[in-house]
Amino acid sequence: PIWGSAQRGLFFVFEGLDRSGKSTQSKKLEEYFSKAGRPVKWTCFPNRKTPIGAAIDLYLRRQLELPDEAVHRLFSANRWEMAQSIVEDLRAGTTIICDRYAFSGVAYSAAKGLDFSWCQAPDRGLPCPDGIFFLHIDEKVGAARSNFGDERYENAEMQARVRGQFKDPRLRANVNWQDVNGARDMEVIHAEIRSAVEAIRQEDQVQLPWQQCS
Ligand code: FDM
Ligand code: MG
Repeated sequence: PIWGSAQRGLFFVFEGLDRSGKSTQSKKLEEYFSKAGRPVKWTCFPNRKTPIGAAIDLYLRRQLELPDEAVHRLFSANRWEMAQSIVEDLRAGTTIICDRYAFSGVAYSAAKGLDFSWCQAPDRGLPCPDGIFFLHIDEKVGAARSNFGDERYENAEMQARVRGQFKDPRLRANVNWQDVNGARDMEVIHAEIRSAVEAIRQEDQVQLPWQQCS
């Protein structure tokens, strides 16, 4: 096939509200791949280590004020500055597991009142994930887990608005969106995600190059 003898890596994204278990589950999936001897890299957005990420970090820690539109574009630019290296890793056969991506970008900014499709526009053309695992937690579970810090967005009102935006079908359109009940035991959730990952691995589409997000 297009990839010669080597299969390309897969691109998996974890999405959800704060405290939904994204970090736990994404790291468990990374461990699953590395224990099996499959090349894998874990990453997250925002990537606070780049120059654009440093500005985002200041914004989230309330040390920098920016208009909502400007910070939305910075979050997107933070993905674009990593896009090339993601594609190179996928081509080299490395699976990428990512904690948040463009879906958080849209949900959080739309929750602040920005137009939904305006929010989607700057991410068009980014590498499209092979699977997006959306960890659902209802309000009660969220409240029980919440031990919010003082970063921007870490408050109940914002979380409720983001929860509403994540329900918008425009986020799920044209992507492999997998809803996961995040209120269960972490090993049960991990087992479900693992079998979804193996099913995606069997699909023919994985023989194709990475797709661009539309
Ligand atoms: N966030 C994250 C956004 O507002 N837009 C984005 O594009 C991304 C990737 O940043 F409140 C928000 C979501 C969260 C905050 O993320 C920091 P972490 O995962 O809590 O570090
Ligand atoms: Mg957070």
